[in-house]
Amino acid sequence: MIYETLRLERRGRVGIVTLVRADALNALNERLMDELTHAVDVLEADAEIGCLILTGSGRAFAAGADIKEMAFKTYPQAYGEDFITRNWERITRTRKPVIAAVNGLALGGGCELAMMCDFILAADNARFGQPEITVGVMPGAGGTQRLARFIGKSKAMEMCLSGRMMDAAEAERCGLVSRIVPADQLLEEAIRTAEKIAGHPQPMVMLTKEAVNRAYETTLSEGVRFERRLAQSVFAFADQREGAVAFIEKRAPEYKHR
Ligand code: DAK
Repeated sequence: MIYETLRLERRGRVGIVTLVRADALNALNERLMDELTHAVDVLEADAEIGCLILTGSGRAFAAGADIKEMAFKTYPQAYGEDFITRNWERITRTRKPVIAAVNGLALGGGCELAMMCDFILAADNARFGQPEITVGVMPGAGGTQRLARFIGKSKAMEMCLSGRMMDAAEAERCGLVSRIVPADQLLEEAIRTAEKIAGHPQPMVMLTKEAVNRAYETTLSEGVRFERRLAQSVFAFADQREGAVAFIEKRAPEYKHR
């Protein structure tokens, strides 16, 4: 596939997807979401890649679903083409970790896309919001559900009903983002973080991601039971033995990612 709306790069074991529809503040149109789905497929299938980064360019991570493309959509069209479900949710099924490196605006579908990633590193100029209501629609890519789970009902309700944006400091305070980084260092810091993750044994990274995500889908006791089974399974992997032996021999481990 020839990408028009994003750039796909590899830095060692890190795959970087940069949205480059900057003249439209990276508004998420059908083309972009098809390309993003394809790019994630490519990186997921690449055994040399251990962690993904999704970031924007220019003033935005993404300013939302493309309002111009959605303006005259009908319900039969939306239902028939399975709007959003068809090509927006690939990231939520990624087994490798995905870091959202949010520069500038993450609004509407842009905020929803960032929340589909595993964690958000925010530039100090980042702003988050669900302003759909101000353009006559409502969040439709998971915003009401993920925001409520991540930052709690009161703030989520206020954001979705008023359309107010929050800055990076507020987003960090309420747990929407893991850390704030100076804007000019965002990508380098995201790469450093991704390299660290990708350097850990790949099966352990994937099992850990699966276990944390389970916390959002089940009760505590079932989640702990699930974690226990996964944690017992680590003894099936060569990397478990290598990690322990390297520690005992006081040397750096040489993981095979299996
Ligand atoms: N869509 C299309 N184009 C956009 C856009 C968007 N969301 N956001 C910005 N642009 C375009 C602008 O039209 C402009 O293009 P030109 O006019 O130059 O051709 C260019 O990007 C630069 O934007 P501005 O000139 O407006 O820049 P400003 O700095 O003045 O303002 C802004 C920045 C972010 C405050 C403003 O652009 C803005 O308010 N943008 C819209 C933000 C927004 O409301 N986002 C939410 C979109 S709605 C559903 C599933 C999902 C959704 C809905 C339903 N179903 C399952 C049914 C999701 C909906 C959304 O995300």
